[in-house]
Amino acid sequence: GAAPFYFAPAVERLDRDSLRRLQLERLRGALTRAYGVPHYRQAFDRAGVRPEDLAVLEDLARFPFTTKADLRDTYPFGLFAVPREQVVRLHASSGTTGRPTVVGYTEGDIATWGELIARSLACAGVRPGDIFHNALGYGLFTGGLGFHYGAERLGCAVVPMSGGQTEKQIQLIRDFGATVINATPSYALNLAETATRLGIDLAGGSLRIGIFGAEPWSETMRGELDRRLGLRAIDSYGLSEVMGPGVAMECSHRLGMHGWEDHFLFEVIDPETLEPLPFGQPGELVITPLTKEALPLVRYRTRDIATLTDDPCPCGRTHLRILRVTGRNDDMMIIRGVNVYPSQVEAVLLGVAGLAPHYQLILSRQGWLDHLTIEAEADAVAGDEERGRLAALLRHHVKSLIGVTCDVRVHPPGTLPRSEGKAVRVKDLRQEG
Ligand code: ADP
Ligand code: K
Ligand code: ZN
Repeated sequence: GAAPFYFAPAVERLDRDSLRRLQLERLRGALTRAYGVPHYRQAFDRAGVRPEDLAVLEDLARFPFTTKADLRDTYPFGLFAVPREQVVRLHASSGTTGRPTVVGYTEGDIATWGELIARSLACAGVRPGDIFHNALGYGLFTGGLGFHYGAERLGCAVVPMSGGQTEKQIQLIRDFGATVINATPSYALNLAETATRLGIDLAGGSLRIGIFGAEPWSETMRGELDRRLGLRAIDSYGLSEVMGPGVAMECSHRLGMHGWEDHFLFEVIDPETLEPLPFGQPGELVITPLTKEALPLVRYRTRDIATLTDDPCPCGRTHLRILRVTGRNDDMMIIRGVNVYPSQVEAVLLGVAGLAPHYQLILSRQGWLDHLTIEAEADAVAGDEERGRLAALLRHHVKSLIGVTCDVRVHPPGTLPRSEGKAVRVKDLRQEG
């Protein structure tokens, strides 16, 4: 392959001891900034800790967590640590689960964000001069604008497409010769499928890299996107509370997402006991930003389930890797005692030949029990009998691989709703009726 290319070579390859020393120094500053906010002052005082109690990184475990509820309770600006006049940008999370939360940035925060996106894109294999087709939503969502400025910072030509207008997107990708596409994986699939329907061969075209994130996706889905779009699909992670996209990104080896430890401290905790877990064990990802000015967060509970590793990566970057974010705590379904994430169902479904990579999960109540129905779709015109066979096959695989009994309905091609951004995978009918 090409020679390694780093946007910030010194810090991306810093030895881990030096990285930890840098984290400790920056963490002290971050805790001190937080202590200036009444909410944190009270929370620290209740826990009996002060910023100066941090002697080693492990001392962070004595400090209280921050949750989405803390952001909602202080809506809209209650957790800001700078005078309102120093805030140059506001965003709000997409509110996948519940009411949106507001986040603010100083000029310094915006500059850091741009640098980290540029670093992340370079890590993914994007280069100055690439034509960057940005299909993430512009607006309150951090995805569109976050990548926009970072890709410009790296030296790409950015096409600020946003979501929607799928046929127009395909036309512009071809006309402009886009080399990189940035989208949610579900929308990328929608694009691929629409192109096929229009008889346009995107796979044989100019696209080289796909930056896909903002929602969980599987290795099987990765294979689908690689093949159908003719690119290398790269996993990208971030959340608005912590900054937005640019928190972690895979390198071209695709062995998990490098999390930028000079700006974030990553922990994984047991979501029941709240105790920190060692690297290699899955749990809830907890992130403390180290350099944020407008909105400091201390031990933010992401609700995302992931595993961390600091095993060396062939790319030479020393920063830890987040192995696939498999789903959110909030998304976890409990079906007759079995814990199930939508991404598990997706992985099974994508392995069944004859099914299209589109689905919806319907949760309902049957008597006292929660019941799961999978709405799937045939990938070619098929009669009732063939669709019945596919349904029985998927039902059987879900039972044997995940351990859950469910109903499956297989619909004709093109009939399930398509994603224009973050896909809505689970429809919960249990509260209704
Ligand atoms: P909301 O919380 O309203 O969805 P965000 O737009 O900030 O708002 O979304 C961030 C969330 O998106 C993350 O906490 C995570 O659940 C999900 N997410 C982002 N990137 C990925 C990824 N690469 N894999 C899995 N989930 C992701
Ligand atoms: K290509
Ligand atoms: Zn790497």
